[in-house]
Amino acid sequence: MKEHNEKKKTETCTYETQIAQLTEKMKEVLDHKRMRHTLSVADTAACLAMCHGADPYKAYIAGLLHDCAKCLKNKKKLELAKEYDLPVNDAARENPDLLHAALGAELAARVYGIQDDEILSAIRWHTTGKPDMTDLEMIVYIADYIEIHRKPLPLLEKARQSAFSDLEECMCIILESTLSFLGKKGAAIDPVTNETYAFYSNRA
Ligand code: DGI
Ligand code: FE
Ligand code: FE
Repeated sequence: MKEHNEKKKTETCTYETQIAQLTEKMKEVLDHKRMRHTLSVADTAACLAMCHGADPYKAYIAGLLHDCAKCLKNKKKLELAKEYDLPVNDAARENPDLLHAALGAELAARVYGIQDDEILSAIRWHTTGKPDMTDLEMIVYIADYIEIHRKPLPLLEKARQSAFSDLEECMCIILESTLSFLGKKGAAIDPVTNETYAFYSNRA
């Protein structure tokens, strides 16, 4: 028992050190508003993980890094996507900001030393979602939308209410809101965003 407690203590300490170091690194690459959003996503993701039986430390770290590529200039995003051999589809050519999720996962692994595939995948899919996500992936996707500093978005209250009871229902609500927003704007829709919505609305 004592040994088990010691191991738990070491694991928690390791996470605490890692979180402190990554927080400092994010302050260097994110502007003030993005940092505020980032910390709020990390907190919200950790709470959702506690509620749904996922690992709150992994959720916090994924939240902390999810937008690590967001503040790069679009030109730089395209250059790095090429360097890392990431696919650039029509939607990403029109709006290179869409690349920040895939680039974020690459940077998390290459620059910030994240080796955990569950965390990397949650970062990778935080913008479009994808069909059949893990709980951790849904948690980061949802936390990104519902965190308290988000400016009011359609269906935000509904999404906040369902996030702590039904992750899949919450995915549906957010995707409905995002697709309607993108449709009104006439923005190119990433095919994966449509696939994700089709997947979760068929299960509802
Ligand atoms: O990075 P954040 O702003 O915190 O949030 P995010 O990573 O979810 O990115 C949000 C933006 O991404 C929002 O303006 C909607 C947009 N988005 C999500 N799916 C698609 C999309 N934009 C386009 N053009 N196509 C999509 O399929
Ligand atoms: Fe993002
Ligand atoms: Fe975000």
